[in-house]
Amino acid sequence: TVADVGAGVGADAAVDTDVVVIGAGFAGLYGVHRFRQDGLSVRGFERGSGVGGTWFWNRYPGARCDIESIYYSYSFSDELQQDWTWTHRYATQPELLAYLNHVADRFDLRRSFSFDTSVTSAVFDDDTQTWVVGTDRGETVRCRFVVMATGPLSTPVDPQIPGLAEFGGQVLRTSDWPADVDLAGKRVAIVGTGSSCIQSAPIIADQAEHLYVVQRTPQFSIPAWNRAYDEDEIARIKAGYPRMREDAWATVGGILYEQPDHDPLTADPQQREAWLERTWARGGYLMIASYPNVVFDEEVNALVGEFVKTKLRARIRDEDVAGRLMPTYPFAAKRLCVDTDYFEIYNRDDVTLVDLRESGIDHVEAAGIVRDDGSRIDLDVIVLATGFHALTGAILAMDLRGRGGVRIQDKWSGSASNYLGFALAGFPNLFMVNGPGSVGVLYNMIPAAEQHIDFAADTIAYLDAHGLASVEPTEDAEKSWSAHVNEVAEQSVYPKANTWYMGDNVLGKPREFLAYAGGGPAYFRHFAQEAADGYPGFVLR
Ligand code: N01
Repeated sequence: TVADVGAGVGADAAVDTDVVVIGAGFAGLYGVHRFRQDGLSVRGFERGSGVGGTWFWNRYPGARCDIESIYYSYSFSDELQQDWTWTHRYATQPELLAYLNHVADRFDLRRSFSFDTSVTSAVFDDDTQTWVVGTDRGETVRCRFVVMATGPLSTPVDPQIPGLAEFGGQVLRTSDWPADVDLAGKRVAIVGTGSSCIQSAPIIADQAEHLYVVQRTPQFSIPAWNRAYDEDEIARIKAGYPRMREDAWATVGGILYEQPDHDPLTADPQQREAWLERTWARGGYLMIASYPNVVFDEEVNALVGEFVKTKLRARIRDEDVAGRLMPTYPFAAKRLCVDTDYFEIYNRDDVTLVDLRESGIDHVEAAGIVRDDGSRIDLDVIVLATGFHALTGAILAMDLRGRGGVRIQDKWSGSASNYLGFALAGFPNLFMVNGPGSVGVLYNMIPAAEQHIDFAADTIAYLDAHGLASVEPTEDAEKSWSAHVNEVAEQSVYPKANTWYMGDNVLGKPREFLAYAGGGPAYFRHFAQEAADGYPGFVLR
Protein backbone atom coordinates (compact mmCIF):
# COMPACT_ATOMS: atom_id res chain seq x y z
CA THR A 1 0.00 0.00 0.00
CA VAL A 2 1.33 3.36 -0.93
CA ALA A 3 0.49 6.16 1.46
CA ASP A 4 -1.97 8.69 0.26
CA VAL A 5 0.20 11.75 0.52
CA GLY A 6 2.46 12.57 -2.37
CA ALA A 7 5.64 10.80 -3.30
CA GLY A 8 7.45 12.62 -0.54
CA VAL A 9 10.90 14.11 -0.37
CA GLY A 10 13.43 11.37 -0.76
CA ALA A 11 10.75 8.72 -1.17
CA ASP A 12 12.14 5.58 -2.65
CA ALA A 13 10.29 3.39 -5.13
CA ALA A 14 11.21 0.40 -2.99
CA VAL A 15 9.29 1.56 0.08
CA ASP A 16 5.56 1.73 0.68
CA THR A 17 5.85 4.84 2.79
CA ASP A 18 8.57 7.09 4.17
CA VAL A 19 7.55 6.90 7.80
CA VAL A 20 5.56 4.49 9.95
CA VAL A 21 4.23 6.06 13.14
CA ILE A 22 3.13 3.62 15.83
CA GLY A 23 0.46 5.05 18.12
CA ALA A 24 -2.23 7.72 17.78
CA GLY A 25 -1.80 9.44 21.13
CA PHE A 26 -0.46 12.95 21.61
CA ALA A 27 2.93 12.02 20.11
CA GLY A 28 1.73 9.98 17.14
CA LEU A 29 -0.89 12.50 16.07
CA TYR A 30 1.61 15.32 16.03
CA GLY A 31 4.10 13.03 14.28
CA VAL A 32 1.74 12.33 11.40
CA HIS A 33 0.95 16.03 11.08
CA ARG A 34 4.58 17.15 11.13
CA PHE A 35 5.90 14.46 8.75
CA ARG A 36 3.10 15.13 6.29
CA GLN A 37 3.82 18.85 6.45
CA ASP A 38 7.40 18.06 5.53
CA GLY A 39 6.17 16.29 2.40
CA LEU A 40 6.85 12.79 3.69
CA SER A 41 4.44 9.93 3.19
CA VAL A 42 3.21 8.45 6.47
CA ARG A 43 1.32 5.39 7.66
CA GLY A 44 0.08 5.31 11.24
CA PHE A 45 -1.00 2.26 13.23
CA GLU A 46 -3.07 2.33 16.40
CA ARG A 47 -4.28 -0.62 18.44
CA GLY A 48 -7.32 1.29 19.74
CA SER A 49 -10.38 1.95 17.66
CA GLY A 50 -9.82 5.71 17.83
CA VAL A 51 -7.24 8.38 18.50
CA GLY A 52 -6.16 9.36 22.01
CA GLY A 53 -3.61 6.83 23.30
CA THR A 54 -3.55 7.06 27.10
CA TRP A 55 -6.71 9.16 26.97
CA PHE A 56 -8.45 6.61 24.78
CA TRP A 57 -7.87 3.73 27.22
CA ASN A 58 -7.85 5.20 30.72
CA ARG A 59 -11.56 5.89 31.14
CA TYR A 60 -11.89 5.00 34.79
CA PRO A 61 -14.15 7.23 36.89
CA GLY A 62 -12.33 10.42 37.85
CA ALA A 63 -9.60 10.13 35.21
CA ARG A 64 -8.16 13.53 34.49
CA CYS A 65 -4.79 14.96 33.77
CA ASP A 66 -2.81 16.08 36.78
CA ILE A 67 -0.83 18.61 34.76
CA GLU A 68 -2.78 21.79 34.05
CA SER A 69 -4.44 21.72 30.65
CA ILE A 70 -3.00 25.03 29.48
CA TYR A 71 0.41 23.36 29.69
CA TYR A 72 -0.64 19.82 28.87
CA SER A 73 -1.66 20.67 25.30
CA TYR A 74 -0.07 21.20 21.91
CA SER A 75 1.91 24.33 21.19
CA PHE A 76 2.62 23.68 17.50
CA SER A 77 -0.43 25.56 16.21
CA ASP A 78 -1.39 28.97 17.49
CA GLU A 79 -4.77 28.71 15.73
CA LEU A 80 -5.44 25.52 17.67
CA GLN A 81 -4.57 27.00 21.03
CA GLN A 82 -6.62 30.10 20.28
CA ASP A 83 -9.68 28.13 19.14
CA TRP A 84 -9.69 25.47 21.84
CA THR A 85 -11.01 26.51 25.25
CA TRP A 86 -10.22 24.38 28.30
CA THR A 87 -13.08 24.36 30.78
CA HIS A 88 -11.11 23.48 33.91
CA ARG A 89 -7.68 23.85 35.36
CA TYR A 90 -7.25 20.07 35.06
CA ALA A 91 -9.05 18.51 32.10
CA THR A 92 -11.05 15.31 32.51
CA GLN A 93 -10.34 12.30 30.33
CA PRO A 94 -13.46 12.98 28.18
CA GLU A 95 -12.33 16.58 27.61
CA LEU A 96 -8.79 15.46 26.67
CA LEU A 97 -10.19 12.83 24.33
CA ALA A 98 -12.47 15.44 22.76
CA TYR A 99 -9.42 17.69 22.30
CA LEU A 100 -7.44 14.94 20.58
CA ASN A 101 -10.40 14.13 18.35
CA HIS A 102 -10.67 17.81 17.50
CA VAL A 103 -6.97 17.84 16.60
CA ALA A 104 -7.38 14.70 14.48
CA ASP A 105 -10.30 16.31 12.59
CA ARG A 106 -8.75 19.73 12.29
CA PHE A 107 -5.54 18.44 10.73
CA ASP A 108 -7.25 15.55 8.92
CA LEU A 109 -5.02 12.99 10.65
CA ARG A 110 -7.30 9.95 10.79
CA ARG A 111 -6.86 9.10 7.11
CA SER A 112 -3.20 8.24 7.75
CA PHE A 113 -4.00 5.73 10.50
CA SER A 114 -5.12 2.13 10.51
CA PHE A 115 -7.07 1.65 13.75
CA ASP A 116 -7.70 -1.58 15.65
CA THR A 117 -4.29 -2.62 14.37
CA SER A 118 -1.27 -3.50 16.50
CA VAL A 119 2.22 -3.45 15.14
CA THR A 120 3.68 -6.80 16.08
CA SER A 121 7.06 -6.61 14.37
CA ALA A 122 9.57 -4.19 12.91
CA VAL A 123 12.61 -5.77 11.31
CA PHE A 124 15.49 -3.86 9.73
CA ASP A 125 16.46 -5.18 6.33
CA ASP A 126 20.24 -4.72 6.02
CA ASP A 127 20.23 -5.20 2.26
CA THR A 128 17.85 -2.38 1.43
CA GLN A 129 18.39 -0.30 4.59
CA THR A 130 14.64 -0.22 5.14
CA TRP A 131 12.26 -1.37 7.87
CA VAL A 132 9.65 -4.05 7.37
CA VAL A 133 6.76 -3.44 9.74
CA GLY A 134 4.19 -6.18 10.38
CA THR A 135 0.76 -5.93 11.99
CA ASP A 136 -1.63 -8.31 13.73
CA ARG A 137 -3.88 -8.00 10.67
CA GLY A 138 -1.24 -9.57 8.50
CA GLU A 139 -0.24 -6.39 6.72
CA THR A 140 3.42 -5.71 5.91
CA VAL A 141 4.69 -2.21 5.23
CA ARG A 142 8.18 -1.32 4.08
CA CYS A 143 9.39 2.11 5.14
CA ARG A 144 12.48 4.22 5.70
CA PHE A 145 11.73 5.42 9.23
CA VAL A 146 9.88 4.05 12.24
CA VAL A 147 8.60 6.28 15.02
CA MET A 148 7.71 4.63 18.30
CA ALA A 149 4.96 6.88 19.63
CA THR A 150 3.91 3.96 21.77
CA GLY A 151 3.64 5.74 25.12
CA PRO A 152 5.70 5.38 28.28
CA LEU A 153 2.75 4.11 30.34
CA SER A 154 0.71 2.08 27.88
CA THR A 155 1.35 -1.56 28.80
CA PRO A 156 -0.64 -2.46 31.93
CA VAL A 157 0.77 -4.92 34.46
CA ASP A 158 -1.53 -7.38 36.18
CA PRO A 159 -0.53 -8.37 39.70
CA GLN A 160 0.62 -11.93 40.31
CA ILE A 161 -2.11 -12.81 42.79
CA PRO A 162 -2.79 -16.55 43.07
CA GLY A 163 -6.35 -17.44 42.17
CA LEU A 164 -7.30 -14.13 40.56
CA ALA A 165 -8.67 -16.06 37.58
CA GLU A 166 -10.97 -17.99 39.95
CA PHE A 167 -12.72 -14.85 41.19
CA GLY A 168 -16.47 -15.22 40.76
CA GLY A 169 -17.20 -11.52 40.38
CA GLN A 170 -16.01 -8.93 37.90
CA VAL A 171 -12.34 -7.97 37.44
CA LEU A 172 -11.92 -4.44 36.06
CA ARG A 173 -8.80 -2.56 35.05
CA THR A 174 -8.49 1.21 35.37
CA SER A 175 -6.45 1.13 32.16
CA ASP A 176 -9.26 -0.49 30.17
CA TRP A 177 -12.47 0.57 31.86
CA PRO A 178 -15.64 -0.68 30.18
CA ALA A 179 -18.36 1.82 29.27
CA ASP A 180 -21.23 0.14 31.09
CA VAL A 181 -20.04 -0.38 34.67
CA ASP A 182 -22.61 -0.11 37.44
CA LEU A 183 -21.08 -0.37 40.90
CA ALA A 184 -24.26 0.47 42.82
CA GLY A 185 -24.83 -2.01 45.63
CA LYS A 186 -21.50 -3.72 44.95
CA ARG A 187 -18.66 -4.60 47.32
CA VAL A 188 -15.58 -3.37 45.50
CA ALA A 189 -11.85 -3.72 46.17
CA ILE A 190 -9.33 -1.56 44.36
CA VAL A 191 -5.80 -2.97 44.30
CA GLY A 192 -3.00 -0.39 44.05
CA THR A 193 -2.74 3.14 45.41
CA GLY A 194 -1.01 5.05 42.60
CA SER A 195 -2.53 7.94 40.63
CA SER A 196 -5.16 5.74 38.97
CA CYS A 197 -6.51 4.64 42.36
CA ILE A 198 -6.20 8.02 43.97
CA GLN A 199 -8.27 9.62 41.21
CA SER A 200 -10.90 6.89 40.97
CA ALA A 201 -11.36 5.78 44.59
CA PRO A 202 -13.36 8.86 45.73
CA ILE A 203 -15.84 8.34 42.89
CA ILE A 204 -16.00 4.57 43.28
CA ALA A 205 -16.62 5.14 47.00
CA ASP A 206 -19.68 7.23 46.10
CA GLN A 207 -21.03 4.53 43.78
CA ALA A 208 -20.25 1.28 45.59
CA GLU A 209 -21.90 -0.24 48.64
CA HIS A 210 -18.48 -0.69 50.23
CA LEU A 211 -15.00 0.08 48.97
CA TYR A 212 -11.84 -1.69 50.17
CA VAL A 213 -8.65 0.09 49.19
CA VAL A 214 -5.87 -2.49 49.02
CA GLN A 215 -2.61 -0.68 49.76
CA ARG A 216 0.90 -2.10 49.52
CA THR A 217 2.74 1.23 49.68
CA PRO A 218 1.26 4.55 50.86
CA GLN A 219 1.45 7.50 48.48
CA PHE A 220 2.14 11.18 48.73
CA SER A 221 -0.68 13.09 47.11
CA ILE A 222 -1.26 16.80 46.74
CA PRO A 223 -4.73 18.34 46.41
CA ALA A 224 -5.51 19.50 42.88
CA TRP A 225 -7.79 22.36 43.95
CA ASN A 226 -9.37 21.91 40.58
CA ARG A 227 -11.79 24.58 39.40
CA ALA A 228 -13.41 25.94 36.28
CA TYR A 229 -11.61 28.69 34.39
CA ASP A 230 -13.52 31.95 34.10
CA GLU A 231 -13.78 33.98 30.92
CA ASP A 232 -11.25 36.61 31.92
CA GLU A 233 -8.70 33.98 32.79
CA ILE A 234 -9.18 32.24 29.46
CA ALA A 235 -8.78 35.55 27.62
CA ARG A 236 -5.57 36.25 29.52
CA ILE A 237 -4.22 32.76 28.89
CA LYS A 238 -4.96 32.94 25.17
CA ALA A 239 -3.41 36.36 24.82
CA GLY A 240 -0.30 35.16 26.62
CA TYR A 241 0.11 31.71 25.05
CA PRO A 242 3.21 32.23 22.87
CA ARG A 243 5.22 33.81 25.70
CA MET A 244 3.92 31.33 28.25
CA ARG A 245 4.92 28.35 26.11
CA GLU A 246 8.41 29.76 25.69
CA ASP A 247 8.85 30.46 29.40
CA ALA A 248 7.42 27.08 30.43
CA TRP A 249 9.68 25.29 27.96
CA ALA A 250 12.72 26.68 29.72
CA THR A 251 11.80 25.40 33.19
CA VAL A 252 13.02 22.12 34.67
CA GLY A 253 9.59 20.49 34.35
CA GLY A 254 8.07 22.35 31.40
CA ILE A 255 5.49 24.17 33.50
CA LEU A 256 5.56 27.68 34.91
CA TYR A 257 5.83 28.09 38.65
CA GLU A 258 6.89 30.57 41.25
CA GLN A 259 10.46 30.27 42.55
CA PRO A 260 11.25 30.68 46.25
CA ASP A 261 13.30 33.69 47.29
CA HIS A 262 15.11 31.89 50.09
CA ASP A 263 17.24 28.85 50.82
CA PRO A 264 15.09 26.39 52.77
CA LEU A 265 17.98 25.24 54.95
CA THR A 266 19.02 28.67 56.18
CA ALA A 267 15.69 30.49 56.04
CA ASP A 268 13.68 31.42 59.06
CA PRO A 269 11.26 28.49 59.72
CA GLN A 270 8.31 30.87 59.49
CA GLN A 271 9.39 32.07 56.09
CA ARG A 272 9.77 28.49 54.93
CA GLU A 273 6.39 27.51 56.37
CA ALA A 274 4.68 30.46 54.68
CA TRP A 275 6.26 29.51 51.38
CA LEU A 276 5.25 25.85 51.65
CA GLU A 277 1.70 26.93 52.58
CA ARG A 278 1.65 29.07 49.47
CA THR A 279 2.84 26.20 47.27
CA TRP A 280 0.32 23.88 48.91
CA ALA A 281 -2.48 26.38 48.26
CA ARG A 282 -1.53 26.42 44.58
CA GLY A 283 -1.82 22.65 44.70
CA GLY A 284 -0.90 19.86 42.37
CA TYR A 285 2.25 18.27 41.08
CA LEU A 286 4.29 21.45 41.46
CA MET A 287 4.85 20.70 45.13
CA ILE A 288 7.86 18.84 43.72
CA ALA A 289 9.21 22.23 42.61
CA SER A 290 8.56 24.01 45.91
CA TYR A 291 12.35 24.18 46.17
CA PRO A 292 14.66 23.56 43.21
CA ASN A 293 16.57 20.74 44.93
CA VAL A 294 13.69 18.79 46.52
CA VAL A 295 14.66 15.53 44.85
CA PHE A 296 18.42 16.11 45.15
CA ASP A 297 18.93 17.33 48.70
CA GLU A 298 17.78 14.89 51.35
CA GLU A 299 17.43 17.55 54.01
CA VAL A 300 15.22 19.72 51.82
CA ASN A 301 13.33 16.62 50.76
CA ALA A 302 12.65 15.72 54.39
CA LEU A 303 11.43 19.24 55.19
CA VAL A 304 8.94 19.24 52.34
CA GLY A 305 7.97 15.62 53.02
CA GLU A 306 7.18 16.37 56.68
CA PHE A 307 5.17 19.43 55.71
CA VAL A 308 3.10 17.37 53.27
CA LYS A 309 2.59 14.52 55.73
CA THR A 310 1.27 16.92 58.35
CA LYS A 311 -1.21 18.22 55.78
CA LEU A 312 -2.25 14.71 54.81
CA ARG A 313 -2.74 13.60 58.42
CA ALA A 314 -5.07 16.54 59.00
CA ARG A 315 -7.37 15.17 56.30
CA ILE A 316 -7.93 11.83 58.04
CA ARG A 317 -9.95 11.58 61.27
CA ASP A 318 -8.77 8.21 62.57
CA GLU A 319 -5.18 8.51 63.75
CA ASP A 320 -4.44 4.85 63.31
CA VAL A 321 -5.68 4.87 59.71
CA ALA A 322 -3.77 8.12 59.09
CA GLY A 323 -0.58 6.44 60.31
CA ARG A 324 -1.01 3.61 57.82
CA LEU A 325 -1.51 6.09 55.00
CA MET A 326 1.74 7.95 55.65
CA PRO A 327 4.54 7.30 53.15
CA THR A 328 7.82 5.92 54.48
CA TYR A 329 10.18 6.86 51.64
CA PRO A 330 11.52 10.22 50.42
CA PHE A 331 9.03 12.75 49.14
CA ALA A 332 8.33 12.38 45.39
CA ALA A 333 10.64 9.36 45.03
CA LYS A 334 7.50 7.65 43.78
CA ARG A 335 5.67 9.71 41.17
CA LEU A 336 3.56 12.26 43.10
CA CYS A 337 -0.19 11.88 42.92
CA VAL A 338 -2.65 14.73 42.65
CA ASP A 339 -6.07 14.19 44.15
CA THR A 340 -9.51 15.53 44.82
CA ASP A 341 -10.81 14.32 48.18
CA TYR A 342 -8.78 11.10 48.24
CA PHE A 343 -7.71 11.00 51.89
CA GLU A 344 -11.20 12.09 53.00
CA ILE A 345 -12.68 8.78 51.80
CA TYR A 346 -11.12 7.14 54.86
CA ASN A 347 -13.48 9.18 57.03
CA ARG A 348 -16.44 7.25 55.59
CA ASP A 349 -17.94 4.13 57.17
CA ASP A 350 -18.26 2.46 53.79
CA VAL A 351 -14.53 2.66 52.95
CA THR A 352 -11.91 0.37 54.50
CA LEU A 353 -8.14 0.58 54.12
CA VAL A 354 -6.62 -2.88 53.64
CA ASP A 355 -2.95 -2.56 54.55
CA LEU A 356 -0.99 -5.39 52.96
CA ARG A 357 2.04 -4.63 55.14
CA GLU A 358 0.02 -6.03 58.06
CA SER A 359 -1.25 -9.05 56.23
CA GLY A 360 -0.83 -9.73 52.53
CA ILE A 361 -3.12 -11.40 50.03
CA ASP A 362 -2.76 -15.15 50.27
CA HIS A 363 -5.04 -15.79 47.34
CA VAL A 364 -8.24 -14.83 45.62
CA GLU A 365 -11.11 -17.28 45.42
CA ALA A 366 -14.62 -17.16 43.95
CA ALA A 367 -16.03 -15.10 46.84
CA GLY A 368 -13.21 -12.63 47.23
CA ILE A 369 -9.79 -12.06 48.83
CA VAL A 370 -8.27 -14.31 51.49
CA ARG A 371 -5.44 -12.69 53.43
CA ASP A 372 -2.34 -14.28 54.95
CA ASP A 373 -3.89 -14.07 58.42
CA GLY A 374 -6.87 -16.09 57.19
CA SER A 375 -9.32 -13.16 57.16
CA ARG A 376 -11.57 -12.84 54.14
CA ILE A 377 -13.01 -9.95 52.20
CA ASP A 378 -16.13 -10.88 50.26
CA LEU A 379 -16.39 -8.97 47.02
CA ASP A 380 -18.40 -8.44 43.85
CA VAL A 381 -15.77 -6.47 41.94
CA ILE A 382 -11.95 -6.29 41.99
CA VAL A 383 -10.46 -3.22 40.32
CA LEU A 384 -6.83 -3.50 39.25
CA ALA A 385 -5.03 -0.16 39.41
CA THR A 386 -1.70 -1.90 39.46
CA GLY A 387 0.33 0.18 37.02
CA PHE A 388 2.31 -0.20 33.83
CA HIS A 389 5.41 -1.82 32.35
CA ALA A 390 6.75 1.71 32.07
CA LEU A 391 8.91 3.16 29.30
CA THR A 392 10.13 -0.09 27.79
CA GLY A 393 6.99 -2.31 27.93
CA ALA A 394 5.35 -1.34 24.64
CA ILE A 395 8.62 -1.58 22.72
CA LEU A 396 9.64 -4.91 24.25
CA ALA A 397 6.23 -6.32 23.36
CA MET A 398 7.16 -6.13 19.67
CA ASP A 399 9.44 -8.32 17.64
CA LEU A 400 11.83 -5.46 17.00
CA ARG A 401 15.11 -6.31 15.29
CA GLY A 402 17.88 -3.98 14.20
CA ARG A 403 21.00 -4.43 12.09
CA GLY A 404 22.16 -8.04 11.84
CA GLY A 405 18.86 -9.25 13.30
CA VAL A 406 19.71 -8.08 16.83
CA ARG A 407 16.58 -8.31 18.97
CA ILE A 408 15.61 -5.45 21.25
CA GLN A 409 14.92 -8.01 23.99
CA ASP A 410 18.61 -8.99 23.84
CA LYS A 411 19.93 -5.46 23.52
CA TRP A 412 17.91 -4.42 26.57
CA SER A 413 18.34 -7.57 28.65
CA GLY A 414 20.61 -5.84 31.17
CA SER A 415 19.75 -2.17 30.64
CA ALA A 416 17.49 -0.13 28.35
CA SER A 417 20.54 1.51 26.78
CA ASN A 418 19.89 4.12 24.12
CA TYR A 419 20.85 7.68 23.22
CA LEU A 420 18.81 10.56 24.68
CA GLY A 421 15.77 8.34 25.24
CA PHE A 422 15.28 8.85 21.52
CA ALA A 423 17.41 6.54 19.36
CA LEU A 424 19.12 3.15 19.53
CA ALA A 425 22.58 2.10 18.34
CA GLY A 426 22.13 -0.73 15.85
CA PHE A 427 18.55 0.31 15.07
CA PRO A 428 18.96 2.89 12.29
CA ASN A 429 16.18 5.30 11.37
CA LEU A 430 14.13 4.37 14.39
CA PHE A 431 13.05 7.11 16.76
CA MET A 432 11.41 6.73 20.16
CA VAL A 433 9.21 9.46 21.58
CA ASN A 434 9.68 9.96 25.32
CA GLY A 435 11.66 6.73 25.50
CA PRO A 436 13.58 5.35 28.49
CA GLY A 437 16.20 7.83 29.68
CA SER A 438 14.36 10.80 28.20
CA VAL A 439 13.14 13.69 30.31
CA GLY A 440 9.52 12.91 29.29
CA VAL A 441 7.89 11.45 32.40
CA LEU A 442 9.61 14.04 34.61
CA TYR A 443 8.71 16.89 32.26
CA ASN A 444 5.49 18.05 30.66
CA MET A 445 4.91 15.17 28.25
CA ILE A 446 3.33 17.17 25.43
CA PRO A 447 6.08 19.69 24.62
CA ALA A 448 8.57 16.88 25.22
CA ALA A 449 6.80 14.81 22.54
CA GLU A 450 6.67 17.77 20.17
CA GLN A 451 10.41 18.26 20.60
CA HIS A 452 11.20 14.60 19.82
CA ILE A 453 8.98 14.63 16.74
CA ASP A 454 10.49 17.91 15.54
CA PHE A 455 14.01 16.57 16.05
CA ALA A 456 13.12 13.39 14.13
CA ALA A 457 11.61 15.43 11.28
CA ASP A 458 14.58 17.80 11.16
CA THR A 459 16.97 14.84 11.13
CA ILE A 460 15.11 13.22 8.24
CA ALA A 461 15.25 16.54 6.36
CA TYR A 462 19.01 16.72 7.05
CA LEU A 463 19.54 13.20 5.70
CA ASP A 464 17.54 13.96 2.58
CA ALA A 465 19.30 17.25 1.99
CA HIS A 466 22.68 15.51 2.22
CA GLY A 467 21.76 12.45 0.19
CA LEU A 468 22.16 10.18 3.21
CA ALA A 469 20.07 7.10 3.92
CA SER A 470 20.40 6.35 7.59
CA VAL A 471 21.08 7.71 11.05
CA GLU A 472 21.74 5.90 14.32
CA PRO A 473 23.60 6.80 17.50
CA THR A 474 27.17 5.67 18.06
CA GLU A 475 27.82 3.03 20.72
CA ASP A 476 29.90 5.60 22.57
CA ALA A 477 27.16 8.23 22.61
CA GLU A 478 24.76 5.62 23.89
CA LYS A 479 27.12 4.46 26.64
CA SER A 480 27.89 7.94 27.86
CA TRP A 481 24.20 8.92 27.81
CA SER A 482 23.21 5.88 29.87
CA ALA A 483 26.04 6.61 32.30
CA HIS A 484 24.92 10.22 32.58
CA VAL A 485 21.27 9.25 33.21
CA ASN A 486 22.40 6.94 36.00
CA GLU A 487 24.84 9.41 37.45
CA VAL A 488 22.16 12.11 37.78
CA ALA A 489 19.66 9.61 39.20
CA GLU A 490 22.19 8.42 41.79
CA GLN A 491 22.39 11.95 43.17
CA SER A 492 18.64 12.02 43.64
CA VAL A 493 16.18 10.33 45.99
CA TYR A 494 14.61 8.36 43.12
CA PRO A 495 16.49 5.09 43.68
CA LYS A 496 15.33 5.10 47.33
CA ALA A 497 11.84 3.79 46.64
CA ASN A 498 10.41 0.88 44.70
CA THR A 499 8.82 2.41 41.64
CA TRP A 500 8.05 2.09 37.97
CA TYR A 501 10.69 4.80 37.46
CA MET A 502 13.21 2.15 38.59
CA GLY A 503 11.60 -0.83 36.85
CA ASP A 504 10.73 -2.37 40.23
CA ASN A 505 7.13 -3.21 39.41
CA VAL A 506 7.86 -5.74 36.67
CA LEU A 507 9.33 -9.10 37.58
CA GLY A 508 12.80 -9.56 36.08
CA LYS A 509 13.08 -5.99 34.77
CA PRO A 510 16.58 -4.58 35.30
CA ARG A 511 16.69 -2.06 38.17
CA GLU A 512 17.73 1.28 36.70
CA PHE A 513 16.30 4.77 36.56
CA LEU A 514 14.23 5.05 33.39
CA ALA A 515 14.10 8.83 33.00
CA TYR A 516 16.44 11.78 32.84
CA ALA A 517 16.39 13.70 36.13
CA GLY A 518 18.60 16.57 34.97
CA GLY A 519 15.64 18.72 33.86
CA GLY A 520 14.32 19.96 30.53
CA PRO A 521 16.82 22.71 29.71
CA ALA A 522 19.89 20.49 30.24
CA TYR A 523 18.21 17.70 28.31
CA PHE A 524 17.19 19.76 25.30
CA ARG A 525 20.64 21.32 25.07
CA HIS A 526 21.98 17.89 24.05
CA PHE A 527 19.65 17.88 21.03
CA ALA A 528 20.47 21.47 20.11
CA GLN A 529 24.16 20.60 20.30
CA GLU A 530 23.73 17.56 18.08
CA ALA A 531 21.96 19.62 15.42
CA ALA A 532 24.44 22.51 15.66
CA ASP A 533 27.52 20.27 15.43
CA GLY A 534 26.36 18.00 12.60
CA TYR A 535 25.24 15.04 14.73
CA PRO A 536 28.50 14.02 16.46
CA GLY A 537 26.67 11.41 18.58
CA PHE A 538 25.23 9.72 15.51
CA VAL A 539 26.51 7.80 12.52
CA LEU A 540 25.02 9.09 9.29
CA ARG A 541 25.52 7.17 6.07
O1 N01 B 1 0.12 2.92 38.61
P1 N01 B 1 1.26 2.99 39.76
P2 N01 B 1 -0.97 4.01 38.21
N1 N01 B 1 -0.38 -6.20 45.10
O2 N01 B 1 2.36 2.15 39.25
C1 N01 B 1 0.25 -1.46 43.41
C2 N01 B 1 0.50 8.13 35.34
N2 N01 B 1 -0.87 8.46 35.63
O3 N01 B 1 -1.76 3.48 37.08
O4 N01 B 1 3.70 0.97 45.17
C3 N01 B 1 -0.73 -5.04 45.64
O5 N01 B 1 1.54 4.35 40.16
C4 N01 B 1 1.49 -0.65 43.59
O6 N01 B 1 2.06 -0.87 44.85
P3 N01 B 1 3.64 -0.52 45.12
C5 N01 B 1 1.38 8.65 36.45
O7 N01 B 1 2.63 8.97 35.93
C6 N01 B 1 -1.23 9.74 35.50
O8 N01 B 1 -1.72 4.47 39.38
O9 N01 B 1 4.37 -1.08 43.94
N3 N01 B 1 -0.50 -3.86 45.07
C7 N01 B 1 0.94 0.75 43.39
O10 N01 B 1 0.33 1.24 44.55
C8 N01 B 1 1.45 7.46 37.34
O11 N01 B 1 2.55 7.44 38.19
C9 N01 B 1 -2.50 10.09 35.75
O12 N01 B 1 3.95 -1.20 46.38
C10 N01 B 1 0.12 -3.86 43.90
C11 N01 B 1 -0.13 0.53 42.34
O13 N01 B 1 -0.43 -0.85 42.33
C12 N01 B 1 1.50 6.33 36.34
O14 N01 B 1 0.63 6.74 35.30
C13 N01 B 1 -3.41 9.17 36.21
C14 N01 B 1 0.51 -5.04 43.26
C15 N01 B 1 0.33 0.92 40.96
O15 N01 B 1 0.54 2.29 40.95
C16 N01 B 1 1.02 5.02 36.88
O16 N01 B 1 -0.10 5.21 37.73
C17 N01 B 1 -3.03 7.87 36.35
C18 N01 B 1 0.25 -6.26 43.92
N4 N01 B 1 0.61 -7.43 43.40
C19 N01 B 1 -1.76 7.53 36.05
N5 N01 B 1 1.12 -4.71 42.11
C20 N01 B 1 -2.91 11.44 35.49
O17 N01 B 1 -2.26 12.38 35.28
C21 N01 B 1 1.09 -3.37 42.03
N6 N01 B 1 0.49 -2.85 43.11
C22 N01 B 1 -4.23 11.57 35.41
